[in-house]
Amino acid sequence: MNTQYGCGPVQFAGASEALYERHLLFDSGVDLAGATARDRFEALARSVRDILSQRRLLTEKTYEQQNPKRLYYLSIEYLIGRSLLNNVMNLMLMPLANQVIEDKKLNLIEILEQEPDAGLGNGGLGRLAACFMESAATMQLPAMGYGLRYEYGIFKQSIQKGWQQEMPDNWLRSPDPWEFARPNEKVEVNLGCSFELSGGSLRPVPGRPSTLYGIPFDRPVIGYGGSTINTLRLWAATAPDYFNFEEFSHGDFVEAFTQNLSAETLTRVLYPDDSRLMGQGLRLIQEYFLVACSLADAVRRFQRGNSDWRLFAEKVAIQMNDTHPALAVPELMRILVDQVHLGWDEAWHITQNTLAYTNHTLLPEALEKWPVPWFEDMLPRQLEIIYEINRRFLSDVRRRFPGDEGRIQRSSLIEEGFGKKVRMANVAVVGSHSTNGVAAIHSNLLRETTLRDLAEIFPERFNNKTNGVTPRRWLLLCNPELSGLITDAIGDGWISDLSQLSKLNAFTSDSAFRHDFLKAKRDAKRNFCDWVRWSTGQLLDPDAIFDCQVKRIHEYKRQLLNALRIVVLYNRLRENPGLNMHPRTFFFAGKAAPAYRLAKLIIKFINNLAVTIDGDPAVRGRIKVVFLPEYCVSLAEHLIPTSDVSNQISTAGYEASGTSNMKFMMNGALTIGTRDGATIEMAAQAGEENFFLFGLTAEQVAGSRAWYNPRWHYEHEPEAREALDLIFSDYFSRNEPGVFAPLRDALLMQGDHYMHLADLKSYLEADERLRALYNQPDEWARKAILNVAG
Ligand code: 26Q
Repeated sequence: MNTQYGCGPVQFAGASEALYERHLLFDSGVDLAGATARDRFEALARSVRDILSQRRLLTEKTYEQQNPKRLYYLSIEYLIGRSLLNNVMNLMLMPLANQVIEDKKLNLIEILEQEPDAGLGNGGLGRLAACFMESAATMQLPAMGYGLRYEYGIFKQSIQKGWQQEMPDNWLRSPDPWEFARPNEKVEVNLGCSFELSGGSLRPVPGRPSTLYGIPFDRPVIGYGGSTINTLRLWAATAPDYFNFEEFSHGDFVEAFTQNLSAETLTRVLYPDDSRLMGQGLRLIQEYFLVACSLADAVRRFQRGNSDWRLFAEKVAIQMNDTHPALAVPELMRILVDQVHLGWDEAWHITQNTLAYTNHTLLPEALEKWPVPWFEDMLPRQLEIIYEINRRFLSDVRRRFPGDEGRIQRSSLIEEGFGKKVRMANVAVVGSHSTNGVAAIHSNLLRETTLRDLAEIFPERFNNKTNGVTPRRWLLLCNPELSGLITDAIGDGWISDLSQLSKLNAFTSDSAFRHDFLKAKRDAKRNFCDWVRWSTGQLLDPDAIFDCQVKRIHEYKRQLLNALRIVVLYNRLRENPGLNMHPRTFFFAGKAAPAYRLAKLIIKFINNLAVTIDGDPAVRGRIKVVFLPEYCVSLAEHLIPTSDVSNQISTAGYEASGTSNMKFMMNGALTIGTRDGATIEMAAQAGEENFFLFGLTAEQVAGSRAWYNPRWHYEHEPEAREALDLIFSDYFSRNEPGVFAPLRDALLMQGDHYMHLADLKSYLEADERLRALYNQPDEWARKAILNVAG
């Protein structure tokens, strides 16, 4: 479809300064001299908001007039980060903003730092949702995101004595200039139970049906160029009446308040787990609340422009970001059957054709399953519908695969046996027309292993959509040095058409370009070191190799393998002080789920490693380890442009895609990594000779499971043994003897499930090749440019 929706580029001149001063005066009640940094941020943000408001309405009017097919993205997470600079850039207001900054002598960095990160997500899945929203607006697609307006996002991380501490992220403490509350468009949600607060958490009370309201809060999503401004609609839960006058008059004033409180608890906080570790009733209700509010809203929008329900799937596409919103299957059926009064078959046809599902994991244990009794209490009608879907589905399967009882059991929407459960992935596959993985290897393994039975039943539904990232935030905005250089070389077409970066291939033989390329990296490192000194007081060396691994802390992502590599390098330096080794700083950042004990111990180990190395004069100035606390979108924007080396070292077959791998690559880092996730396709695109791939392949990992023995590596690889012996001699934990014993247990006693020791040697060999290359700056630059171009 070529039709594009939206209006022309922003034509805005003058008045911006007046806007800024008016907002200072009328919103914050201060003048230029009396304004705090926060006042200045709010006034600037509100000025930008004024400019975009009209254009947002225009976009919406265009959609209403042209009545195109609408795309709705359903995601329980959006890891948005900050918006001010992104919005200014995408509206192309940078020249104007610079003028205000100059005239009013404002400090841009200081103003930008006033905005809290909107951290409404855990990691990759939530950031992907935010990137998709921005890209859809840039592509001028009629897309809308639906999510939850958590009052508290992902916890704030601090490090105390090396250990992760969690603190609440009260990001809405000051009013957020980007959100518009729309109480008039509230939605009613009915549940089969009520809730009461007990011991600080919300407990369902079965047998007492209740009603909640979802209040929409809209955030503008600005496409690059400002022609299209879409909406991210986040739902906040409230009780039906702010003041229940009936109860009030009966003297139950306090009771009425308590009910309010418990309803609002539903969207109070994001679950900080990025796996299914914590299955709690409140989470299931959060998922249903998202689905119920969003579908009611999407259906209402459909009805505004259409009257023929048979056209629903031609006008509405709903993408489910993982199974978290998979209740959309029974909920859409409920709406079509119970409210619209369609027959089952017609409703089922519409539901399947409207919905599509993206899977983000291969681990069977990470697939969502919810106890049937919870459905009985909270969502009885949805359960009835799931049972009917399952009855019809299984009778089809029986017809197609007679006598194959195993297949029937495995593909059923219900896991039978003690503690019956609803399998949400099966609900999502059966109730939709498309199931995609997020990288080629992941989609293949999904078909061949995790969802094999369903893929054999519905082969035409399974497909791949390799992840991507928005080049606006992850290159243009975060790396002005490099993006300026690229635009000077090939023009600015790459900003909205990334394939144009391939024009950089021609510049690898241009020695002036290579020189400028290295200088851009060096400038980014310098700026980063200044920022770190300014914000933490820590001193860093911009001439060291910046070697980074930043992501959630997980055993399968193998931060521990990286740490083992560093211990080996440290041992080499201690044993051979004359070793020729370019100074290197190893950066780590990432949060561990609060209940994931081993992940928290890995953080502790990295911090102890950092302290010990810092305290050893023998290696001072040669290697350094830095654990940057509070990893978030903003920290990623600061760190990624500075990076020389990107570590993507998951056990092959475990990382569905990865997305930081792409951000590093387009910012000119070289990747040292395993053949996993999207890294495989990235290396194919840039040429494997420009990557530092190592380690077992996914097939080798699966094939060696039965006989893999980590102790063999301990006994036969002296460097691995020395590193492990050093750790378990409490060299890095002199005042906390035995603290790292669980790491030894995992690596040597419990079979090293993620095969760290199997890959350590080839990791070190790849590292050797990489360090040799760094000593040839011209060759390094050539490969790095090829990476950006690819
Ligand atoms: C589920 C139930 C209850 C509580 C929490 C959850 C939950 C929450 C978040 C389960 C999973 C997640 C997040 C998963 C995630 O971020 N996966 C990553 O998705 C990226 C985008 O596709 C991929 O690039 C990564 O490889 C994948 O790990």
